[in-house]
Amino acid sequence: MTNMSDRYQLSELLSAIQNADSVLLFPHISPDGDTLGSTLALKMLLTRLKKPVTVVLDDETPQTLAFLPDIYCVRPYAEAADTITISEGALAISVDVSSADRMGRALSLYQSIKKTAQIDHHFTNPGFAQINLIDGDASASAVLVFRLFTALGQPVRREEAICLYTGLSTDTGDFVYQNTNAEAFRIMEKLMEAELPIAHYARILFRCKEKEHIALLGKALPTMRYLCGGEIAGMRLSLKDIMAVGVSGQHTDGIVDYAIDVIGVKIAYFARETENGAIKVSLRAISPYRVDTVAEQFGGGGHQLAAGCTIVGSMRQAVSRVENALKKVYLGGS
Ligand SMILES: [Mn+2]
Repeated sequence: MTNMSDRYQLSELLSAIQNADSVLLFPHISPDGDTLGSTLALKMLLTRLKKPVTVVLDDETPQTLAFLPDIYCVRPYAEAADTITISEGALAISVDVSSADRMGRALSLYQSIKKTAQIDHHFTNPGFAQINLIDGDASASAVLVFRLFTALGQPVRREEAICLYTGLSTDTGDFVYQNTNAEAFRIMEKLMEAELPIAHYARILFRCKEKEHIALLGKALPTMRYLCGGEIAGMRLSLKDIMAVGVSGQHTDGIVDYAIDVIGVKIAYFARETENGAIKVSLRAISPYRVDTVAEQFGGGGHQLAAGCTIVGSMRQAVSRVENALKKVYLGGS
């Protein structure tokens, strides 16, 4: 177990950056707005300090984040692995990576670099780097990157503000989750002063939906059913329904929120059939209820209020197993 000072080594990281002759940045796989926004803002900061920077990711960047400045700089691991030459004084920094395996195959590249560091805000992070900058109270990794700008006496510019805002706003659910704090708003003040076009990016990040998503939502809403006097709600989509819209399941992100957002609902699920016949289940809860334990029961995982799992079997069987498990949680059974 590491103590707090081993987890927050700001001066060590600053001098490692000063001494590095090149820097490699590693976001996490299944990349989200925080890992990519924070990585790209840090890339811009390091470039300003005249450091050659390479960003390596063992995954594709999502279409929804294609607007991020400099996103084209993110190099796919498969291509980068063969072509990158690592300089003698190279520094590797992972960003928003809660455990080393979340770098995917890029982990071997990260580990091959003599000096390793990481920037993260997950409480559960084991502190896998030589130099760790971990703060579980930070709303997002973007907060830690912002602190680096401050520590290095560098103002945040417009493009960097767009990246940091993307990280901060997505990890706080547009500033409504429990992890939203005063520092998040103090940083927002600085980002606004850097001329962040907030209305434009807030619309892209939180309002705009793909037509396919709306079509699937239209099929899911009529399946809404309530249990336990309307305190549990669930929806489902069969593969037939999804195919009828002519899309894959990724367009179903966020549908579960329509169930948890119904007044009076405390626990919600959304179940969809996948191409290989398994049932993918998203779970949501309102505190003090929790659904991570239910997800774990079916071999899945996640957070207390948002979790997921995949169940093999028919939709009817899967839904009845999930509903029974949720009823137990509701009645205080597990
Ligand atoms: Mn994050």
